[in-house]
Amino acid sequence: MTSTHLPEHATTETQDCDVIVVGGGFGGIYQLRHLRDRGFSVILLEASGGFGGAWSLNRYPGARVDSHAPVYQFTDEYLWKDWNFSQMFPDHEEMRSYFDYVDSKLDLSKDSRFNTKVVSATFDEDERMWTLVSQNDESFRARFVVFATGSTTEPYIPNIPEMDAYRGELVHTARWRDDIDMTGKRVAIIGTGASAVQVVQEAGPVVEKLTVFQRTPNLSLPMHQEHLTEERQAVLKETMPDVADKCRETFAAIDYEFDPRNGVDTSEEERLALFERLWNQGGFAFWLGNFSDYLFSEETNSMVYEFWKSKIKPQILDPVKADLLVPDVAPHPFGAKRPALHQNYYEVMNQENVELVSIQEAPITGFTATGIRTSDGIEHGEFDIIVLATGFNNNTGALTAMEVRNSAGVTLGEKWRKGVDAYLGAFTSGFPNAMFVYGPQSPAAFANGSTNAELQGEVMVEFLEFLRSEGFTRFESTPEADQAWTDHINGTDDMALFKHAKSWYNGSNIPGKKPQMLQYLNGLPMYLDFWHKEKAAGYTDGLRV
Ligand code: N01
Repeated sequence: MTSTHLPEHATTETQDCDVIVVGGGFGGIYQLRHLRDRGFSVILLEASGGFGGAWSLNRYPGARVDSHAPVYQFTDEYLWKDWNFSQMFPDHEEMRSYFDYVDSKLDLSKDSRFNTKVVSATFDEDERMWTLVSQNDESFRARFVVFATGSTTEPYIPNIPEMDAYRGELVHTARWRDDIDMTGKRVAIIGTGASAVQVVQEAGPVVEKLTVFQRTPNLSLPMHQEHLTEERQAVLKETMPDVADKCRETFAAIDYEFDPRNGVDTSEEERLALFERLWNQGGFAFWLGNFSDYLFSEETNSMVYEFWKSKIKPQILDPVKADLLVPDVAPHPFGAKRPALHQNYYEVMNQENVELVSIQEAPITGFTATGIRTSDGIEHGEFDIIVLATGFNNNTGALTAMEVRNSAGVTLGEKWRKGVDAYLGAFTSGFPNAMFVYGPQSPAAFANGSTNAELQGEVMVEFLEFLRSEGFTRFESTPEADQAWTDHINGTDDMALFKHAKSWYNGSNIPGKKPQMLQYLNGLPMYLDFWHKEKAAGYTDGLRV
């Protein structure tokens, strides 16, 4: 039996096309551009007011990229040759300017609808068509849907009692408003992830008082920000073709690789030489260029942590703060949670107007009219502004927040409640004609976003072209392929150290979400090999067309 299950509020007038792309970040833009170039009719639906994905949503003070600029852009010359970033790690405003530039070069807006948040997507098995309905009750129909909804899209707001009682300004980092001004205010920040580190750096110098509520210290790395002069930009342009080529080959789609050696097999002198070089290189080099075994070997990992500790602890003046920010024993294996990149985080933490409250032993138990209560009975405050830097329901949040429903009436959220199974991180059985870019179980977290959008994007576009050329109107992954993919990921995860950290990598940052590794851990080249195998089999290996 099939049924359309169309929501009652949907308009009867629909706009039909070959492919609907949901989301206007790197992933969605790639799909729109390249599917359109190949003659597909495409509409891109974007919830926010512009292109940029995470950069359209994250407007909090200090929000900036943590991949270095040469790699964090589309790699084709048509786009990079006329664009220059002013900083090695650009901020959110510059990223939005970049996306405006990309739009002006590619004329993306004409096929895009902004402020069009998709609330439901329903598959009609008889017609083999998806109908998507927006918050504004507009409906759109297409044979195929590509969900490019990103990983850091759906903010996580913890269920803290009496939140409503608080009378000041309460804001999540990803929902920042331009009219919020921290100058001269008493500000509290809950969380110490990458978002918090960036807000702290901006808030510290301007607030009257800053109180940071830390549950787990961030094992943050030095960014080594660099202002890019015209001369420097010219040098970077010269190297861009090589950088672009390199990004297409490496494990994490960046312009360097993990060190091929195992830390356990090296001498102390060799180890320190590598650590020191990576530390001075800055950015994610210390995380993604470190010894090959450090995310698997506790021994190597603890040597990495000891080095990190030796660099950061001396920077913190107050011994109590130092012990909280840099514990003697690692709070989790280094790199098992994504480190932030800091500029002056620890200097700000040294300021006398900055208080660090550890909520590890005494968690937050509720809000008061003016502040925050912890389980030791202390009422912290008064605060004018409380910032929730509490992260996101990553990987699956944006997908399950929509009502993505198949013809049996089952939603994606219902299917994945017991666990995610997404073949190639792009398909899931029971949901035909739908694909995910940066989906759960894809290399999203361990691959540079922009290049990943291109590399995953290419194989997806190629697949849709194949379907068209063969006259196929339906595809779906098999349950066996979904399961085998999950087993493949779990097999690597079993050997790795990620399970010793509660993080968005494995969904354990969200109460009630089934903990499981949601990232592909074997790198982009191996990931793409699976796609090539699928293609060689005429897309009949784990797929049915
Ligand atoms: O979120 P997070 P984020 N009570 O999940 C704490 C990307 N990003 O927005 O660690 C108290 O990392 C939680 O504590 P704990 C980047 O990929 C990139 O900072 O679970 N605290 C943690 O400290 C990043 O990894 C940039 O113990 C609570 C924090 O909130 C990802 O987005 C910038 C709590 C959440 O940290 C997410 O980063 C920003 C509670 N009930 C983000 N619940 C760039 O630079 C949660 N916490 C590109």
